Amino acid sequence: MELAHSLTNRSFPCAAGGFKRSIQSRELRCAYKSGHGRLHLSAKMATTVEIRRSGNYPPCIWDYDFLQSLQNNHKEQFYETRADELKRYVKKYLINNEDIGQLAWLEIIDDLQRLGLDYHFEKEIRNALCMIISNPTNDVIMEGGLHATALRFQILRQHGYKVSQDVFNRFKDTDGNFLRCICEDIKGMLSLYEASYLGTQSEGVLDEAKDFTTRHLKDVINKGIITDKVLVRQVSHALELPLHWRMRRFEARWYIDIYEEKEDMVPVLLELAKIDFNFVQAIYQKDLAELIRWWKHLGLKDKLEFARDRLVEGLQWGLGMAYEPEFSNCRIAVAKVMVIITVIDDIYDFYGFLEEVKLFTSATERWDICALDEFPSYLKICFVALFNTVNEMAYLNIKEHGFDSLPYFKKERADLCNVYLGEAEIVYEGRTQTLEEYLIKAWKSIACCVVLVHAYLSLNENSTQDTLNYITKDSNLLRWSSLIVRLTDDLGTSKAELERGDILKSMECYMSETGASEEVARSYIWNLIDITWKTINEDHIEDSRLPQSFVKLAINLGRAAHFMYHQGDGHGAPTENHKKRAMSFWFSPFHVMSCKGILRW
Ligand code: 0FV
Ligand code: MN
Ligand code: MN
Ligand code: MN
Ligand code: MN
Repeated sequence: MELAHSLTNRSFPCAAGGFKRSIQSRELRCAYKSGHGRLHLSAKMATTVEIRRSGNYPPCIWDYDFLQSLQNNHKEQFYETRADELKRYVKKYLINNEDIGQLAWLEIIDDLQRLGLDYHFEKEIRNALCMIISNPTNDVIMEGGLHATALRFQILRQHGYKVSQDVFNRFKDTDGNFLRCICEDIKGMLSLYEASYLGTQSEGVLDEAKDFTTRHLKDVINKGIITDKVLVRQVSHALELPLHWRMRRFEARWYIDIYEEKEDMVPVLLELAKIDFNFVQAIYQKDLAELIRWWKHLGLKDKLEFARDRLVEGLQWGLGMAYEPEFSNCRIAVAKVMVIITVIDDIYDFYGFLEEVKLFTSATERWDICALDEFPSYLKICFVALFNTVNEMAYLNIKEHGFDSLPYFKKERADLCNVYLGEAEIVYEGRTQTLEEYLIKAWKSIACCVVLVHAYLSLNENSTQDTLNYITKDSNLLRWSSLIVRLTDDLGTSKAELERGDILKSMECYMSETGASEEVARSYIWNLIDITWKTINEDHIEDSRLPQSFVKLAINLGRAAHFMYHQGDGHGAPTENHKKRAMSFWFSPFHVMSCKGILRW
């Protein structure tokens, strides 16, 4: 628990210093012994002739011409007019029914958020939250018991309000255990389960709630006790990943289907959710078409066939981070950054020779196009692609906001290349690391600092040096969000990475350090992920100097990582399943049935 401890202390210990250089190449071979899942590690020294290794990644699963040909007609006038009519109706309803009570409000806010509609009703939601926070908790408990109490806690925390975990004490007995009788209330247990993920590190009651509800909900699902089919789907879905860790847009795709089946469903909300989803989907398709045009024109994928071509996946990250229709710039910037970093990562991980990546690192540090002379041709084209793309993004920032972002872009890239180089040297030397040594650098080598700085600067906000310095130097959120992505990435990618000769990743470091089995190591890493989320939750409440838009991006990045790596390596080695999943929220619109002209709640 050493590492958990250093996380608790909210900072990593200092980096261990420089890396030893070695003139001999070593071969590091790792294999999972069959059966026990224990790591068998042999670091064999060998003076070998350097050959370029292969990534053995599958090719891109998308047909770019086909994607560009997609036309979604949901932006048409009819849908726009209908959507406006429905939005006006909902707004009027919300304004005229302020006194419907706390629980009804909480349910509406919850539904609006899950349906992906909340961004249309920000003002109404803000007002409702003010009303809810100023009313005593007791009212809501009287009104709706455990479900209402947990939903109130969850929603207020989602919006950064301070609410005490003590509200759950009344569901405990005198010995401090949760009352057995609340187990009957599946809806309440489910809400308590979701609420428990909003906790911080010092909140023991929420840890107990997480444990208690997880165990019990798993049990009722396994025993087939719940008769309500919709509720069964909701509980299974929640147990797979809690709402707080889920990518918002994908959740909306899923929830609209669920909502349609619910007995107390409001037809107006359902229709609006479907039309809005289709409308936003059309914008994502436009983003994609623009990106593909750019990517084809850049031509990097044809020149560097050894590397992954992951443009669509890059845009999925962007979509996870900023899903609202107006953030196309942000999504596109994230995708451009991701697709090029993925290529560079492959060069450092397996394709490039050590001497080559040293040159590349130094050129990136100096941001010097003259460095090209020393490069082999594959590096030349890659460096120019990087150089031009980043400079162009910086140019847009200066042109549109008068803000010089280039120093930040350059600094984050230099840092990234340096940690990439450090990892390459570890492979070269055949060294192993403890989990802690590994993570000191690995939270940086996941590239989220670069991604988040670009994402933030493309939100069309007025950024200042003060804010950016605070985000990149003083606050910790960048680090926690990166760590979530690193740990989830490792869980989804490390086995294949070891096979291609990459360094030991978190799970394997822990296994080689402690002799633990794969299963134990995996659950240790999940525990670190859980702890990191708690730290993020705390920053969300406590750190008022961070711009809310940045907090949203950082939290959503962690969610996108769960989405990408939850079922294997959705970024590097996407399967037919990943494709189907992406298609469902990207390319298949909902069939909209009008609630027959009758607007009713
Ligand atoms: C992760 O690939 C990846 F997609 C990269 C580096 C592009 C930027 C992505 C993120 C912010 C997730 P991979 O698993 O090969 O990365 P590592 O660092 O493990 O080599
Ligand atoms: Mn509800
Ligand atoms: Mn890699
Ligand atoms: Mn790498
Ligand atoms: Mn990886």
